[in-house]
Amino acid sequence: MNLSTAIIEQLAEHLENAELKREAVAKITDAHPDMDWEDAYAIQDAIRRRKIARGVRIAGLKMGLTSFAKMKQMGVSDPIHGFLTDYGSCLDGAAIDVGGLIHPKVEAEIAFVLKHPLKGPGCHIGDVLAATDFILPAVEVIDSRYENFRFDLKSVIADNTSSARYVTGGQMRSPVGIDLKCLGVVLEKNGEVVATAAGAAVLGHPAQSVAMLANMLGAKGQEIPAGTFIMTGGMTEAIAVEAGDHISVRYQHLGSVSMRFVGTNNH
Ligand code: OOG
Ligand code: MG
Repeated sequence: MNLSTAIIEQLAEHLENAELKREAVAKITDAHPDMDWEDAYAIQDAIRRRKIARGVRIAGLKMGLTSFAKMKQMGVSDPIHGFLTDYGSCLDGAAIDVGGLIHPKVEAEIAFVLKHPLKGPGCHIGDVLAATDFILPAVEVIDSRYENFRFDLKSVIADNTSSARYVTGGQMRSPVGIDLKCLGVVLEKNGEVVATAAGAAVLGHPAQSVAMLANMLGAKGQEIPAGTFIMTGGMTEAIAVEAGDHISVRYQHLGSVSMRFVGTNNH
């Protein structure tokens, strides 16, 4: 670690304030070029502690930048992980207020809910499927706190991987008998198909994303508890949305998830 505890706490407050005030800020590596990976996750952990201290419940975990489409769009090359909050959870069909967000984008993802804990290192797809209670469709609404959605990996890790809102719905299914690699997804914005993908877009197999999360946390001596809800990362590139937009994502075998965006655009 290169940053002091005081700087880590200060950066956590700075980034959380950007979220709460919906004000984009410069990526933090501009002012702290010597920040390392551990510092980045330490800032994310400090944001998590700040929220828990205010009564926020952590509702799940997320992987990000797990598909080539996402890595290419953001110009980065490694998957990252973050956490989901209770206040980020939106119901299927929800009207999501863009006034509470800076520059939202939507991503079609597959979510897993575990019935057994998972702990890396050495966790593989077989372990993940054996520990999975069910899968279900989930659409993430990401909202980077950085100006113009521009960042590097360390800055976005510190910013809790752009986590903002997520919508779950459709049908929960056991992964048994479903070819997750071929599971098709069609993302429609205002009735028009804007992105399509198959499960293999996420690290070759969406369960690989959960295995990687278990291994990343395992390296820090942590496990993923039974019951955890995990989003595996956008299968397609993220699609920008504004007030007036309607999003519907159809998943093969899992039904569909939709939402509309309302309120006053900030841009
Ligand atoms: C980082 C978060 C990425 C995903 O599903 O790939 C993410 C970002 O692109 O802002 O949530
Ligand atoms: Mg995502």
